[in-house]
Amino acid sequence: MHLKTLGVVHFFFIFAIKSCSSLNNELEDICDCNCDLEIDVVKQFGTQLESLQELAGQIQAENFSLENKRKSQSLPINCIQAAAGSFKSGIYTIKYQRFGDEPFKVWCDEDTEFGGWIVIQRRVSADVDFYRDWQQYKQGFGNLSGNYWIGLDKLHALTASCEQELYIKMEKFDGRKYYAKYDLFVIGSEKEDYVLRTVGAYKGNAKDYFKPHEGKKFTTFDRDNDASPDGNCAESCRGAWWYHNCYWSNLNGDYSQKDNVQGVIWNGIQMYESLKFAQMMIRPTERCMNRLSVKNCPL
Ligand SMILES: [Ca+2]
Repeated sequence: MHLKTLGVVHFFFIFAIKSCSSLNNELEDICDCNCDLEIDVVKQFGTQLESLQELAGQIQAENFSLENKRKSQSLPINCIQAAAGSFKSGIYTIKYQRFGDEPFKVWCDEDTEFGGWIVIQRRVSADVDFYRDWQQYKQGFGNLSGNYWIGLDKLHALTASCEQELYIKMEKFDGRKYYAKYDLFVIGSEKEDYVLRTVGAYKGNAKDYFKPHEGKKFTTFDRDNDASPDGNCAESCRGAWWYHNCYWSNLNGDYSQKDNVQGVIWNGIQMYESLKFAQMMIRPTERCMNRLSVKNCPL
């Protein structure tokens, strides 16, 4: 019911109650009237009024929920959409149906190869410790604008529903820059131990040192899924990665470790030389964007 109508009804009831009440007092003195009946009527009015007020509350709550749902549905689902109007790198809110109804913030990189990249991992300093357990790698940690890990659940949701490409930017302490780009990056579910299903074809100047990890499950110091029979690669390499026995690259290694096996390493650049900067990003492929444009693909 419309709120204005409710207001009128409310006014009428209050008026009726007051009128009857005062009439009741007057009549009590002079006659044995049928006020019991009138009081019953007023009580019924009161009960009905309470029901109407309750109904109005429910309608208001439903309207609020619908408005929130409408706002949420209009949110972008990737950085191509999110930064389409600004073309500026920064923090944006997106929503991914596969990751539930709750919108979440991401860093969109608009400075690399036409932009539209969601940053999934970044190393810039030793401020954030990346030697963490399974649960923290599952949920994500760090700061969106600094050292950051997006979380394996989000990574699975983002990569398993629509084709994504992967871009890895890296820089040595001497300032030389490198990149490795892969055209199809898919991470499995937690039931599959977030297996690196595929990375697709490589392009870049850092040498292909991620493809050998294809088919490997994720390993943390408290969850040994690697192929090393003698121990846990996450422990011996101070990181968390799709280890084999143990790695060709180790971008979640220990930033404070310089020039040893436990550092932030991409062996295609320099064997066991820790990097100054690393950033992993994903973006929908052209094929994914085509699919999104021809049908309302639920993501
Ligand atoms: Ca092992």
